[in-house]
Amino acid sequence: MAVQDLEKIFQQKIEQEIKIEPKDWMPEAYRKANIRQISQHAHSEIVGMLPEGNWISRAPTLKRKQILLAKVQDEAGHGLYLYSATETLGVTREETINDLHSGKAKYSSIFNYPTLTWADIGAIGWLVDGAAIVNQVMLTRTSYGPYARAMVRICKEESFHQRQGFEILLTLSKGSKEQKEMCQDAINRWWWPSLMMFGPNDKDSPHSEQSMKWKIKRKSNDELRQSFVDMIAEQVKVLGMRLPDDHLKWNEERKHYDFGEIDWKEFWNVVKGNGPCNKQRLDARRKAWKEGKWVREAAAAYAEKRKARQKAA
Ligand code: BYC
Repeated sequence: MAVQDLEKIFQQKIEQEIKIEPKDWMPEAYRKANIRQISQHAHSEIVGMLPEGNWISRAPTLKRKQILLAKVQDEAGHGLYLYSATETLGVTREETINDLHSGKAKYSSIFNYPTLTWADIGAIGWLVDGAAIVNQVMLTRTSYGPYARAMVRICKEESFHQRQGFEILLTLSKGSKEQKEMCQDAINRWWWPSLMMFGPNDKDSPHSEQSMKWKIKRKSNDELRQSFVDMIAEQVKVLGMRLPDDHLKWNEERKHYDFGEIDWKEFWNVVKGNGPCNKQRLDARRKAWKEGKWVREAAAAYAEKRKARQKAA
C-alpha cells in the first residue's frame, strides 16, 4: 500500500477513536513522540521511588512503613508497565535506560526536590500523585493502545496513593503545634513544584499542538493545571491549611480559581539538570543499574533454561 493510503487509514483511526496498536502502521514521528513521552513517564515512575524511599526506614509506625513500602513498590510496577509499553514501539529497555542515564531523556522535574520531613510523604501523595492522576486520567484515552491500557491500571493505584497522602496530612493537621507546622511547611515547599509537573504554559509547549492532533494528549498543560488547582484549592480547606499563593482566588466569571505566576526560571533550571537533587537522583539510578547487572543476567539465564526445558518436554 502507498504511504499516503497508510496515512489516511491511520488518520481515520485517530478520528474514529480506534486505538493504534503496536503492529499497526504509524507515521515515524508518531512512533517517536510516543517513545519520548512513554519512556519519560516510565523514568519518572522509577526516579519517583527515590524521594519516598528515603522515608521507608524512618516511617513513624509499622503500619505507615507497610503502606509506604507498598506504594513505592506500586511505582516500580508502573515503571514496568510503561517500559513494556515503550518496547512495543521498537526500542529496547537498554536503549531507553541508557537515555535516562546519559541525561538525554527527561523525567518529571518534581522528583528533583528533597524529602526533608515525614510530612513530605503526605504532601507527595496528596499533591504529586494528585497532579499525576489529573494528567493520567486524561491519558487513559490516549490514542496508543498499550499506553492507554497501562494508564487504566496505574490510575486505580494512584487514587489510593493520593488518599494515603491526604490522610497523613490530615493526621498531622489535627496534631500538635509542631505537627501542624510541619504539615504547612511541606505544603509550602511542594505546591509550586507540583504545578510545574504539568509542563510549560501551552504557548511555550513545543510538543502540544501535534500531540493533541494525534490524540496522544487529550487536554493541554494549562487545562490540566487549572483542574488540579481547582481540586486542591477545595481540599486544602479540609486540612485547615493554606496554599502558598496570595493570588489564589475563586473567579466567579471563569468558574475557576485564579492563581499566581509559576517561577518558570526555576522550572527550566530543574529540567535542565540543575535542581537540588538532579545529580543525586541520576547517580542513584546509575548505581542501581550497575549493581543489578547480576540479577538481570540470572533472570535471563533462568528464562533460557526454562525455555530449553519446555522445548525438551
Ligand atoms: N518535568 O512540549 P512540552 C508519578 C519537558 S510519575 C520535566 O509541554 P509534552 C509518581 C518535555 O518533556 C508521573 N520535563 O512536552 C511516581 C519536553 O522536553 P523533551 C509522571 C518536562 O510532552 C513516583 C519539554 O519540557 N507523569 O506520578 O507535550 C512517585 C517541553 O514540554 C516537564 C508523566 O510523565 C516536567 N514537569 O508535555 C509518585 C505524564 N514538563 O521531551 C508519583 C506523562 C515538560 O522535548 N507525560 N517537560 O526533551 C505528559 O503528560 C507530558 O509529557 C507532559 C509534557 C505534560 C509532562
